[in-house]
Amino acid sequence: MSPDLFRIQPEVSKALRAGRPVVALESTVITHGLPYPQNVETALAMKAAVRSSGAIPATIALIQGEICVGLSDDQVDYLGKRPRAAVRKCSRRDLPIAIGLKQDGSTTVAATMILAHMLGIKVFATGGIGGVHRGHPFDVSADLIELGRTPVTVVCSGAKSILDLPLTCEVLETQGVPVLGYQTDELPAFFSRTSGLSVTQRVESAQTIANIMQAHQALSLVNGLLVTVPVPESSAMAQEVAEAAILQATAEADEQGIHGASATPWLLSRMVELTDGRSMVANRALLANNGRVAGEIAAALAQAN
Ligand code: PSU
Ligand code: MN
Repeated sequence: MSPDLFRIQPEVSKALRAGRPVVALESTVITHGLPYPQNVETALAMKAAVRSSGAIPATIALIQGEICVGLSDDQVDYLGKRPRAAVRKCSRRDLPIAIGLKQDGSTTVAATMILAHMLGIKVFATGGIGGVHRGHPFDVSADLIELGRTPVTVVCSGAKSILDLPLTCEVLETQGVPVLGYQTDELPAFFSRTSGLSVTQRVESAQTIANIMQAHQALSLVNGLLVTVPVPESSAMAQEVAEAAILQATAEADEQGIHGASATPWLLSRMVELTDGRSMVANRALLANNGRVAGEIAAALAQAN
């Protein structure tokens, strides 16, 4: 690993050296997931939630081509304020381009997993992973493939229900990715707590997840693990309400020919309009909650090692 690629905040590198718990956080949710200033507020709330569980947050993004690990509040604000077009949304394919061109870039789940793994960070919290797009079975997010080949535990609230959840589950199964339901039998559908789809295994505690991670490591399996946490009850949307807005938003996106990397950001903004902001309330609540749960998992794992 070429060390000059990275700029790692001292608190993060110290914690990693000492084997203390660290949680990686992605940055596409800041630059392309939520509008300003809610994006910055939520990113800071996520950092605080990780700390509340006794772990160190490490938000990852590229600033002028440098991989910054452990963004300061000022750096979060800088990225959160930049126009979307000025920050490259980086998945696996985009990382070398953004670095080579010295661009500002935000990292998706796939890119954050790659970088976290290079640094020895085992737990990563986000909102929702990418998946298979509805009506576009060949638009498969690189997140799913990355989960098949990079051993990091990703804590999320399922895949956004703007995606085809049954097909997404099929791809995860093919890729060998266990889907653990944190205190739930059902895969959460991001904005709502239920989807009607089963998880691979329900788990009750962070400790149990840490035990499964240790077994996974002992077997030298190279794939990732997915932990799915339902959005907190008080901020959840009813499945039918979320579904109605999703159907409308995805139909409009098709009419307007929106696809590829811009599909997810466009659909998320349209959802906010169609639900009078309720989708954003759910989005913010689940992000902070996932940071808290990820912190607990990282803490349980650090104790066990
Ligand atoms: N879910 C959200 N907001 C987001 C994303 C997902 O609620 O911003 C981002 C994540 O970074 C995820 C990416 O990794 O979208 C998936 O994009 P694509 O489908 O182009 O792979
Ligand atoms: Mn895609």
